[in-house]
Amino acid sequence: MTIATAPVSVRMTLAEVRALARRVLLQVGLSGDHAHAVAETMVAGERDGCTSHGLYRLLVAAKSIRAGTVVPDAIPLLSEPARALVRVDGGGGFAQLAFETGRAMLAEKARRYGIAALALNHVVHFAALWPEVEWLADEGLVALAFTPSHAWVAPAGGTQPVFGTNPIAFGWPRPGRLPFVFDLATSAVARGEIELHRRAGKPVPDDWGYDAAGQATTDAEAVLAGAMRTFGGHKGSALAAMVELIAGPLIGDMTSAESLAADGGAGGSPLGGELIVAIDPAGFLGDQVEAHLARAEGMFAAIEGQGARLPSQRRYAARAQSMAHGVEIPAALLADIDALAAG
Ligand code: NDP
Ligand code: PYC
Repeated sequence: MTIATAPVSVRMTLAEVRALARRVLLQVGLSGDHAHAVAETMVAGERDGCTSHGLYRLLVAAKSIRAGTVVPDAIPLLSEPARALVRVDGGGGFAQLAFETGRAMLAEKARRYGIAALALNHVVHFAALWPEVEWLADEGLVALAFTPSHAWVAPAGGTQPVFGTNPIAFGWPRPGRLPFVFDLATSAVARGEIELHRRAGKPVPDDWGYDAAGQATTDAEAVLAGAMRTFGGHKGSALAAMVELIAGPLIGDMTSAESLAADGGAGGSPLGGELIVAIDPAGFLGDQVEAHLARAEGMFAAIEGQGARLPSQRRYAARAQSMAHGVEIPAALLADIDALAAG
């Protein structure tokens, strides 16, 4: 006798992932243009094998919407504080639509002035940053992006949260190739990864964080209630502080501690700002751009030539697989998403 077992995961095409994300986001109350923009980043997360920022984020987005910590139909407002600066006030809505609103002007100003910066203000952020720097690198621009989050991470040498998981992303255009992109949390790991361990009932490595008493622990739940660690000790700590400063006070927005305080225990995603800088290589190089970008290829070849991989190589390989064969979504996650849409 064969005993039927429930599937552990379900294979879906990217079109199905997109349709599911849009439908659920609309069902939980997001306006059409936000649902469209937010769904695209979730599809990109699943497509590129970044599951901590894929469909799992439907649960996270719904939590913010239901807690009332995000404005579901906010209309982003575009302005030009100075010649090479762009600002989008997100009006308390999700950051994705704010970025879509400002990115073309950012690229245009970077080409006109050589360098330009975009501040997203008053946005709710739960997404990965690489789609943004990759978009700019596809436009031929060098790009940097930074955002604080909630105060979850202890500074090196301490055990009490001060910083957010504060990602830094970088994009570099490579003529005729997919861009060089990295995107890393300045914490030992993204918080989403610890949440996935908690959901799976799996222990975390003991150097990811501390429990509320400041002791190292392998209990994911205890780290979420205590403090995460920075990556690379004092170096990650300094970078996390830099992100707080340049994507917080410098653009007139909140630090991670202020964001967590503003949340008031509602459990919503971080509220605050994001800074995106775009640089046109032609600004310094003029008609020598091609020659100098070709020299950069020499560095990439030296990395890959010894068997090391480039950041994003894993992502691009996952992308090719997903586009050809779809993605595996955990059945438990789909059940939680169904419950979300129903309730
Ligand atoms: P990872 O540590 O998984 O990866 C960080 C970077 O390093 C990636 O670009 C990755 O490329 C690259 N990389 C990993 N392993 C290698 C290797 N062996 N050789 C070369 N490069 C490598 O990511 P994190 O956990 O730090 O962050 C995950 C995501 O979480 C990010 O997208 C980030 O934006 C997001 N996040 C968002 C926050 C927010 O507030 N909105 C807060 C914190 C994180 P590859 O992808 O190809 O593996
Ligand atoms: O995974 O740390 C994280 C995170 C915070 C906000 C969005 N993602």
